[in-house]
Amino acid sequence: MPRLIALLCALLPAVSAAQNTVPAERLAAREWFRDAKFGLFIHWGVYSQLGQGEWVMENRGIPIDTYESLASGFNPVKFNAKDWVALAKDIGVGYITITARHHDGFSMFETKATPYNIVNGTPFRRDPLRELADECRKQGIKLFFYYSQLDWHHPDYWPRGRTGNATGRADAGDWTRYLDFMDGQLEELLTRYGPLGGIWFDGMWDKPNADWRLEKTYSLIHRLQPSALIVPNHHKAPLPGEDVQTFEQDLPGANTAGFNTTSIGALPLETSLTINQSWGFNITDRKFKTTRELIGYLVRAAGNDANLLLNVGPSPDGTIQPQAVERLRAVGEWLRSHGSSVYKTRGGPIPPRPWGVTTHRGDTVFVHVLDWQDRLLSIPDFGAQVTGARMLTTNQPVEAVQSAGGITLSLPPASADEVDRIVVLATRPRPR
Ligand code: FHN
Repeated sequence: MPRLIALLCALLPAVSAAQNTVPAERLAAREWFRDAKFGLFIHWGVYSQLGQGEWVMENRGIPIDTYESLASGFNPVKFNAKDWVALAKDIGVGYITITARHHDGFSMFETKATPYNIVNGTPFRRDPLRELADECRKQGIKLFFYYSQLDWHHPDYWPRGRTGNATGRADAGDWTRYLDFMDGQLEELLTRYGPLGGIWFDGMWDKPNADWRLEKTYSLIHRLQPSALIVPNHHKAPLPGEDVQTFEQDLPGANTAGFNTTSIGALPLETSLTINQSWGFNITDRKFKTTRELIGYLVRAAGNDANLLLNVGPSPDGTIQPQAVERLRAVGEWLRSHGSSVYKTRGGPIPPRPWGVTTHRGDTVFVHVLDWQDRLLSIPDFGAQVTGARMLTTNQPVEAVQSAGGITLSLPPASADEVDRIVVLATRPRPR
């Protein structure tokens, strides 16, 4: 008996090490994610009909029975998955992340778990996620499903959290049944739509101290699709089993939004951003960011070693607003000529600065000058020898004077329409 106990004790560390080991296919998926740099976020649901964003149910205190009538009117006949994915392809994103279910609890996919879904509960009767999954596969884009853990509709979302308290639900429910419901839906999403990029979770912040049974849910996902990434928008430092650290409306480590953590871990990073000021379709929100701002954000995200997940909120008819399309296409156009300084790069070697950021691929360093009016720019020494310097798009040589204190670049003058003056530095390790 003592020998058996000794044997078990000897085996235990190996078992727990195996549980913590990330399999090769998921590590490869994380590297793919890091390389992709740009994703398209889509918030679309029955709420889009009211044109007041995806929080309209909560913000206007709409009770469930009234809100449910939105489903019977939802018929986005102009939705065309081929067009959406072609747009994504044209603008140079590597992935799409779309709301499969938002906080209003309405499933934008066919599910056996509830009739409150787009196929069984609307005159549309089509499954847009299936159509998107098929098109993404054809056009070589990865698909992630956004899945809200918070639910303003389900009777078993109990005890309730910070939100969803004015929906007319009984003050009772079975939390375990709710968790089983979610796992059941996730199983459907992971088994019926082909290989996914991953699941993008949101809403745990509604009940930060609840037992979300994460280990079970995360194991389910990784068992069903070993290379699917788990991207949790819980606004905290990453937990075991998660693959990406995502930040909302903020670059990694910043917290202007007021709910992001400022601690940055070792996982791949992402930052999600609205193209105007709303996630879901908002008819009165005309505060679209300029193309210059969007490109600047994409570049600053890359310089922070993060992907940009840029959001659009399609209209209730299934089309994407022209103001959004125009800006997305302009970003895509810019990427066609400047993308080599963004895609497959990593942030640094110089930490982000007010004037701009740096990215690098191997020994090639890209200096992104975003906000600097002068001809001379001094950057700190980063431990390598600069062997050549040129402008990215023109190949024009750039004088780079290296001294003990750093490197001074003589930049060509900035033209008014140039968002990012990019200097390409060839470097080699400094001889010892
Ligand atoms: O409440 C949601 C919001 O509607 C939207 O989905 C964003 C996207 O990052 N996340 C939540 C807030 O953290």
